[in-house]
Amino acid sequence: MAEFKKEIVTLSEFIIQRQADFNYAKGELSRILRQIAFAAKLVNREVNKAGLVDILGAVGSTNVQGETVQKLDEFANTKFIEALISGGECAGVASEENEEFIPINTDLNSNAKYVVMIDPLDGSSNIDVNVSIGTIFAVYRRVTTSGSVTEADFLQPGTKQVAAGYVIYGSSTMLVYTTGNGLNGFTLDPSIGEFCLSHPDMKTPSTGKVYSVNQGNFLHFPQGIKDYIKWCQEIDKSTKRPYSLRYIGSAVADFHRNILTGGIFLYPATTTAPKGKLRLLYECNPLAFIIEQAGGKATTGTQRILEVMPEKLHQRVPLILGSSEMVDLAVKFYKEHEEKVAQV
Ligand code: AHM
Ligand code: MG
Repeated sequence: MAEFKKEIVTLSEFIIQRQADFNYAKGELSRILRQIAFAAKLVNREVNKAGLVDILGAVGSTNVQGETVQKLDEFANTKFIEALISGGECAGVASEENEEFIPINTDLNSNAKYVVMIDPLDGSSNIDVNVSIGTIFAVYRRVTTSGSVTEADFLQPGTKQVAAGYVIYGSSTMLVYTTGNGLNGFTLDPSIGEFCLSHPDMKTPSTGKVYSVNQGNFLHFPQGIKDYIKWCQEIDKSTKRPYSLRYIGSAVADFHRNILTGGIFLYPATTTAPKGKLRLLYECNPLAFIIEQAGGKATTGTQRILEVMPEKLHQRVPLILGSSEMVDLAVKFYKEHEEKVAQV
């Protein structure tokens, strides 16, 4: 008889296979991941037809960051929150789109042990121009033991993440996630509507030839970061410089490319934004957990991102992340200058 071997592994199958990897393997975390994947498919559908239907354009309201909210952001925010509520395993959600965290107090969720932090649609300035955008999420075990969640459940350092991932809505749509046992990527096959394992056990090269930074802000950067960028631009055959500058302005897209090819992403503090731009809870922590799982590093310049103790939900931090050798060198440049200044 001919041998029958199924070659495609869907995300749902993979999650079930890997359930034993989870410390709290009662299927709760698996259900959260499946709910997120389901909402991602809904968002993907809307993103794909964004140019066709009247779902684009500013709604007119502004979000908590003072930015104009676009319709697709609201759609994504609603779909992810609805999916997490209906899954029954999530006790609360904090979203970049909402000023306050949202406690989930339904009968279904009364024993829920997890909270989720989400940036439902990151890179929103790219929606209108058909450039890749993404979703970023992080899952934590709640620290309070009963009743409604409190802010303490959300203000946990990134080291406490039990899962994190992102979805990139690009030339293909991918979901990449980790539960702390390596990093795996799944590509959406639109013909069957399933995320299929396409990038098992992802690892990022220890160095690369790409640096990603908003160079328009150069004059506002700390001197050590300027020095590192200048170094990236120098001609040196042995280190394959000058490096290429690649900057999409969608963190997920820049991050995803750099994971695959090797590279460094920087969103440093600037004179106009002394804490940087990116949010610790919704962007930096999940991306830091993911890059570490791929063998890379993430730092503020002075501290490992995952060890920053959050003080507020929408806190921003400077971010340097990517291939380990590149991050180490950028930090060296940064610290050298800071130390010089401190000695003066
Ligand atoms: P958003 O959460 O409002 O979409 O902003 C985050 C985005 C990131 O995806 C990206 O890396 C960064 O903002 C780009 O900012 P800038 O345009 O200042 O370079
Ligand atoms: Mg964002």
